[in-house]
Amino acid sequence: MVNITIDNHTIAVPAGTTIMEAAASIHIPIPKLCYLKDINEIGACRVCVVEIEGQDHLVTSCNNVVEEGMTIYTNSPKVRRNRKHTVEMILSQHDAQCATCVRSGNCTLQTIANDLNVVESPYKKEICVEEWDTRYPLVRDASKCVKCMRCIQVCDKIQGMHIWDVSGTGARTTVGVSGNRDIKTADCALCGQCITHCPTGALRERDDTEKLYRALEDKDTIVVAQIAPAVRTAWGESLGLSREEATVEKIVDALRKIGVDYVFDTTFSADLTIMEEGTEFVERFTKGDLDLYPMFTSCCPGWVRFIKSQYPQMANRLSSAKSPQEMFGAVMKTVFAKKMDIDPDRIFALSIMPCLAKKDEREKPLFHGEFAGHGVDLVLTTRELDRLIRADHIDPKTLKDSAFDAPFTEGTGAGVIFGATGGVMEAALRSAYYLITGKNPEADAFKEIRGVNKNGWTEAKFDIAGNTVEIAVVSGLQNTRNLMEAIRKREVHYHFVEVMACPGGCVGGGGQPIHEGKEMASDRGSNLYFLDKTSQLRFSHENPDIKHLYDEYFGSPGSHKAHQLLHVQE
Ligand code: HC0
Ligand code: SF4
Repeated sequence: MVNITIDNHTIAVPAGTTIMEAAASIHIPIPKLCYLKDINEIGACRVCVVEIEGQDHLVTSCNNVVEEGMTIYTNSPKVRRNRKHTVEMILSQHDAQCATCVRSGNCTLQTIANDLNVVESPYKKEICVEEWDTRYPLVRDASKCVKCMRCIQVCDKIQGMHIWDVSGTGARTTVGVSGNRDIKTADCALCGQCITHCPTGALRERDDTEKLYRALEDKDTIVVAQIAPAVRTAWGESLGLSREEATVEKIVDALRKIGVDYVFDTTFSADLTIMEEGTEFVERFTKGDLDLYPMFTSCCPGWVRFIKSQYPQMANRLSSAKSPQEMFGAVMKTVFAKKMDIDPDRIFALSIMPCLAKKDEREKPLFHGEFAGHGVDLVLTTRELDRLIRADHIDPKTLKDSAFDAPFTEGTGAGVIFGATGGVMEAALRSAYYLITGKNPEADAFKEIRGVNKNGWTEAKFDIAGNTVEIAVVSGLQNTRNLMEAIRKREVHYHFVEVMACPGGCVGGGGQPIHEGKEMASDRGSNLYFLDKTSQLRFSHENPDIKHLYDEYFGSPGSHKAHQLLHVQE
């Protein structure tokens, strides 16, 4: 142990503890702007400086460790002056248009400036302006960048994509797309992790809310919405609702109040995906088609972008099943349109997703008979949903539980867990077991693959009717790259692999509410497993609305009709 004094408190902490951690252990919070535990510990912003007795220079507390006998001051006059000066300098290069910023109220720079009582900007403003095509799903505003380097570090260390880089020195230091590339051609996976780790409004999603308002204004248009599994775990976080209060049924109420005509649950089409993907897996598995092993899940568009750009030679191993979002869109423009006797061109299909890459996935065309267009017309993130609710001045506390619409009302627990890492695999195995043996397994038979594996991937073997099924589950793109290399070098062998681009799966998606310095995926994932545990139905193949859809329209999973609408035609 190391003995130190912080602000006149004498404590002993383990060797290797940083000054910031030591202070936090006795409830002395030190302000910080760039620091992110295990990701960005470079002391770039210098907001976290402290004074050490006997030393002339202030030191950054995030990346300096305690030494025996150190006497530390976190709020001496020198520290106070220096910190305030630093923040004033940062503000001199920051376009502080807080009234029109998506991060207002949830911006680390705003909080620190307010906390330090910065009430005027004494320095001349020198704002960096940079061209950016704001039609791209990922938007960067250089005038709000504080050069904290978090985006670079998250994209490098967690996602292994190296999209951002720093250029210039001193006051001219700036962050941009690496190698002078254009973001549109830089192989960005659109996972959005750089956005959720940005402390300011320098990175954000393209705001598409106006497109919804235009559709709502048009009296001829019928707006149908779907809500993704992971949205229910997070939408209430920035609206002041507790987890218990923030039910998915209240989102249904909110969307109806906003003017949406029909509201459905993506868990319904997650069940449909399981029927198609599970059938495809059982076919590949029983044929022993080794060339196509492992079969990869295909529902995460960040991962699909990744494999197509990084491992194109393995892209043929993706399941051909469309994602639940796309299956839902296809069903809307065909089965639903026919059932309601409406022209599919009048249907405007909206998705509420925890994801940025879904905005790109929806661009895929859909052709069916006379219809040529898209299954999904608009994707809004969970954050945009929250902004819609606030914009209409809906008091979240007054929302009531409201049921999903018919005829696609039911979603099972298996569909709900799609939003957490391992969930798609678990749901698929539950139904694959049934397809192979004709019997249901225990609903929790495959639970060992649950949970966020931060540094690697999870593998398991299961016996199904005397056959061993070898599977792997991974989330986060650097982990994924490591797994892909092991597969490529034949160091590992699996039949079926689930990949989610965002750490922890969609619950940790790039479109979810942002919490400074906190990773929420684990908590949100546990919530989905709780919802599964308490569901009446826990097997996709038992969803009565799915059975009905096959009886009435598709015939059986993997049928010609199903392939036309529910699988990618490439
Ligand atoms: Fe996901 Fe999905 S589970 S990708 O994370 O498969 O975005 O929540 O909606 O489509 O269902 C996201 C979440 C989805 C899809 C589903 C899948
Ligand atoms: Fe990197 Fe993901 Fe951000 Fe693209 S969206 S720059 S891949 S972190």
